[in-house]
Amino acid sequence: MIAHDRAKWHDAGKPDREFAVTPDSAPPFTDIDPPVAAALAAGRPVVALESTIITHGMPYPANAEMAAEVEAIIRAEGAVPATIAVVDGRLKIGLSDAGREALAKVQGAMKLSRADIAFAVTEGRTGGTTVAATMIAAALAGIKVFATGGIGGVHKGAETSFDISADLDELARTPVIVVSAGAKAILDIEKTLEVLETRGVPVVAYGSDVMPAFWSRTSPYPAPLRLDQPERIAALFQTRAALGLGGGMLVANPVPEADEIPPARMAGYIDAAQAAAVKAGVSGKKVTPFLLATILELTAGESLKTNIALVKNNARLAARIATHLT
Ligand code: PSU
Ligand code: MN
Repeated sequence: MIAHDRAKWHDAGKPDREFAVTPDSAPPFTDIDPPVAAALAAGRPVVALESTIITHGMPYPANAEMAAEVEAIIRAEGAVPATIAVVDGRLKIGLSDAGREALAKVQGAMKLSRADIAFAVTEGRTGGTTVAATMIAAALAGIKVFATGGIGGVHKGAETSFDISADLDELARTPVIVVSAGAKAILDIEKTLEVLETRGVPVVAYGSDVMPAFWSRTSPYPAPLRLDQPERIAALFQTRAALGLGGGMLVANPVPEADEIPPARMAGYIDAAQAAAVKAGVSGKKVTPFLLATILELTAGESLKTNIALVKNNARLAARIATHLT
């Protein structure tokens, strides 16, 4: 049943309800939250949200407050938020307030990407979904727009560590618009852009000629593409679908000026966090959470404030793009 639906996912130009799973056709381990199911059935805008940022990206209670505020912003824009996670083996497409709060407090949650989302379902585990896994679940449900903070990418030193996030491959294959503040500045932004170009992923900076760098509004790297209006981003997605191109798109939305940490100041913190990760021998899935937590300490919480501000900013833009897709 899923294999048969899969062929249809690539046809992102059709209205959601023609190919999306519904509460009746979804795999049996899926729970589509009723407001999300109603919005999808009626063709109203829905924005997916990831949950690794809740389980691994921020400490409690900042994570819970951020998650609630981001959902409220999406609702205020007239769209329906769908936070995605795996809870006790159930794939949740949309969480209740209580479910979201419980996830924010869970100890030892898994970090779920394409490689492990099915394991968590089969083994009845609980985990936050990364950008890659959230895109998979969003596409399964017929949700075309997804807001996050920053995507995973090519890590500094990848030429020896081979550490390249599965987020990049997912962007190449799954038809969802991912609204981010760029690649996290802990990554090698230049190599990340090279991989995205090779894999045919449009990278669109919103209202900027240069790539933003997560905590900072600018980086030394020119933006591959620039668009200034949410409706143009929606139109680009539809044209890609009409061309049968498949795959997703990355929108890079600079953090608001009032909340940014200038690149020169960030660079010192990033280098220190990077050195600490190498010294501690951190590898694999632990690298990103380790770097984020170390930078949070080094900036005495300032990086967290910026992280929350940029996620909210991305949620607003994602809701506006979703509105133009319906
Ligand atoms: N953005 C944040 N905090 C995070 C992440 C993104 O502000 O914790 C998560 C996202 O879920 C992203 C993941 O998909 O980090 C990338 O992890 P990795 O580099 O291991 O692929
Ligand atoms: Mn990695």
